[in-house]
Amino acid sequence: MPAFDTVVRNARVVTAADTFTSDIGIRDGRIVALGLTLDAGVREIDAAGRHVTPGGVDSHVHFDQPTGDGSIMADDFLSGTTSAACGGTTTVIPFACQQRGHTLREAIDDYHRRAGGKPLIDYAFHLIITDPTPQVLKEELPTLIAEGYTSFKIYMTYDALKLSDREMLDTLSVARNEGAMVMVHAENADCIAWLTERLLEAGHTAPRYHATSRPMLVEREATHRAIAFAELIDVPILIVHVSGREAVEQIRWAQSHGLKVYGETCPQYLFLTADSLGCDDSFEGAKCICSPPPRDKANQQVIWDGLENGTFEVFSSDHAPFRYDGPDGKRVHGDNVSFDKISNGIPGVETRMALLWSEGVRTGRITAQSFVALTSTNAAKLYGLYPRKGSIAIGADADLVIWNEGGEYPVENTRLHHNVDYTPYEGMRLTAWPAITLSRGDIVWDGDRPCGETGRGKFLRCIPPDPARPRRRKAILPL
Ligand code: DUC
Ligand code: ZN
Ligand code: ZN
Repeated sequence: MPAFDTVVRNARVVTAADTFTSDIGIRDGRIVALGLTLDAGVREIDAAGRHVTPGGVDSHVHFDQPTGDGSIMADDFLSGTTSAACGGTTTVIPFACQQRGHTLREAIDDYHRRAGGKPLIDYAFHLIITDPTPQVLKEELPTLIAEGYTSFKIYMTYDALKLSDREMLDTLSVARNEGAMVMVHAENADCIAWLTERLLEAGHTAPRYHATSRPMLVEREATHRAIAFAELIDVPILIVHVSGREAVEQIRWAQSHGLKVYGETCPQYLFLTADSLGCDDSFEGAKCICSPPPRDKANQQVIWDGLENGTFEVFSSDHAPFRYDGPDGKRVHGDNVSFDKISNGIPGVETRMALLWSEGVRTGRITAQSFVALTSTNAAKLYGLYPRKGSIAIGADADLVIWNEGGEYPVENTRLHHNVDYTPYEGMRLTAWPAITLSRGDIVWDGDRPCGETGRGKFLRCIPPDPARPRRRKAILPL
């Protein structure tokens, strides 16, 4: 009887700390042995000459999330997780969004129903808190954190989602006491509303004015305010989807003052610019509308620098899938509507890993170890999934990516598995793509097609993450 269910032979194993050659022995979905001459497995996979990394943990995706404006996300838990798996991601964390006037429990129950029987890979939930009533803050949130929902996002913009400064303070305070990780969407709502009004009055309605309505100052101010609030409460926070220099400077300032402020960035800030939203008034630019908007080449470099120098902990996709054609996505309010009425978000769950391996590691901009930290290990740690997820180590889930490298892998939407009718990265010629993705030892992408049973993905309860622990150094308040 073979000792292992699967052995991956002669892998060039990469972790966040090391690169070494090893066989990987897998039994019952877990890594049970690492060594140079492991016994036979029922299945043998030859990985000689190939890098093998932990499966990606994409800690910022939106699947089948109710939107409130009639638009429908193109990806549900089946197409979204299938697309993820084909791009080397083995764990996703989408968002259960509280509707105002409703409880968090309703959001969680609804989201479990939406996921039910669909995911191909493992998944956890973040919460989005939009209505922090006393009941939510005192009872629901602590209970849900104890049940394994240990992270939540709060918004500083969007009328239907944003919290006031006072509500932010209340919510941060609960996170501190209960040990949850807070993700902050940092953009100043009133500045955006004011600028939008001026632009529309002047007849500047095309998609490209989305970027004009949300300049970096708007992101900088909100990032600064969120950091100040976190300092006041003495709670770690994570600023999501950071787009460029001004927010990066705020985060670095906080980090250099010893605050636990983490940063996330996304592919759109490395590979798109404001020009991707159009240089004329064509509606095509709607495809790249996301918030914050992509900036310019110089800011792309700042983001690369931040990935290299440790400013950023995570590189997530912020996959927010809206179709370009049809009535449910970007055009939910009609054809050629003004920029403020176009659904916000772009797809990217399948391309995230290959973009960063190809353009980051293979070009020498970042190390292979940094790639693993940014795409997998750090997210697992920040959101309470480590060491089960995020590493190649004995006892960890056998979530692995075996890489194809050196050939040419053009990004073409027709080859992707999401349900969106475009990719912002169409035509890019990458030099790497996952050859095989393993989720708990099962092949879910064989280099040609997705495999594995629909619904095999497991829901993951998260533990209170270590990086969410307060510093408890300097009490501004006697909390
Ligand atoms: N924020 C997100 O995190 N995703 C999509 C749109 C947005 O504003
Ligand atoms: Zn956001
Ligand atoms: Zn998002």
